[in-house]
Amino acid sequence: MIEKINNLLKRVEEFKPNVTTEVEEFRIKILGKKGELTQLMDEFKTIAPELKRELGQKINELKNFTQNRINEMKEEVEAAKQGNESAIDDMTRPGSNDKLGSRHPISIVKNEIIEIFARLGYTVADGPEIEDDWHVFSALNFPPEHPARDMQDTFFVEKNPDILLRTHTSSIQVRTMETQKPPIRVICPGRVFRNEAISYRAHCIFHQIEGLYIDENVSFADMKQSILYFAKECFGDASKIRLRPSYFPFTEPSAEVDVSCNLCNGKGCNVCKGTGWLEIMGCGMVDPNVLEASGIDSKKYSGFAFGMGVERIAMLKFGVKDLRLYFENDVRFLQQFDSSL
Ligand code: 2NM
Repeated sequence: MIEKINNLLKRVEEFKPNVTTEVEEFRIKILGKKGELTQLMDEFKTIAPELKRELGQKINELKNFTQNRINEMKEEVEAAKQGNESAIDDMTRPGSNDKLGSRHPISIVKNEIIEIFARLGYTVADGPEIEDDWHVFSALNFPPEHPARDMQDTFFVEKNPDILLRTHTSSIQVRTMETQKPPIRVICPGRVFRNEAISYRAHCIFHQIEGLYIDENVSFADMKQSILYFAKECFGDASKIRLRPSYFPFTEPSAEVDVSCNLCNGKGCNVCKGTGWLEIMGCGMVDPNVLEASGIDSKKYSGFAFGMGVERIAMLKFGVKDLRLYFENDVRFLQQFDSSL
């Protein structure tokens, strides 16, 4: 008897109907008045009492399973029929209400920055993430012993000191200067890699946007005005900027740019740490050595460059306090950002 039960169970499990009538026929064959399972239940009444407990349980399970399976089969056959016919049947049926995803905040801010500089005539340039020493360091006036070349700061590929992950997107700008003639106006967004301990304010992978403008008679005043335009577009029309002297190997003179804190209007709050100012980027006049290294005549041309971290700008714009949130991809975080950009 146990064998009969198991056989029947197997057949119910393996039965694959194509149309509703097949399911109904199957139901009658198994569960109908003269059905196989009905007969098994009759037979059950005649077996020895000591076997009843175990077999009774098995038969009950089989009966429940068969009934559930038959209901499921009916639904499956119906669903398959609908799926095949509905598209042809009813062209006016509303589409399914799929929810759209939202854009990542880093992409939103990156696109916004690109748009602002596009209005000033900049075009976007791209380049490789795996670079060589020349395009990341040497062409940018880094001396051979500069600490940025250290293993501590830079990821090298397969212990080859000439092949590395770019630590800034200036390498794209070197490639642009090598292949294009001035006037050059490019904006270079991309991922960069630095061998840094991860914390709320640092990550070993982050996003940079750098800009480069080269032509005859490009001045420091041109740079200041372009950056002021950017600050107003990005942080609001009331924004002011200030430049503090700084140092980069690739620019001379160099400066850090602060924007007035738009939370306290410069009065000082916890975001700007009481100073009224927020650091947003670095900039400077491209060092003549850098122009010459890429084959641009530094007597005829001058230019300015600037660079900013997209995570930092996005933190300031959205009030995000921990940079790691950008890399965790928790939907509860990501859903909070508008995806229109
Ligand atoms: C910065 C700050 C200042 C920069 C310079 C160049 C190049 F290739 F033209 F030399 N690209 N980017 C630059 C200048 C980047 O980032 C903080």
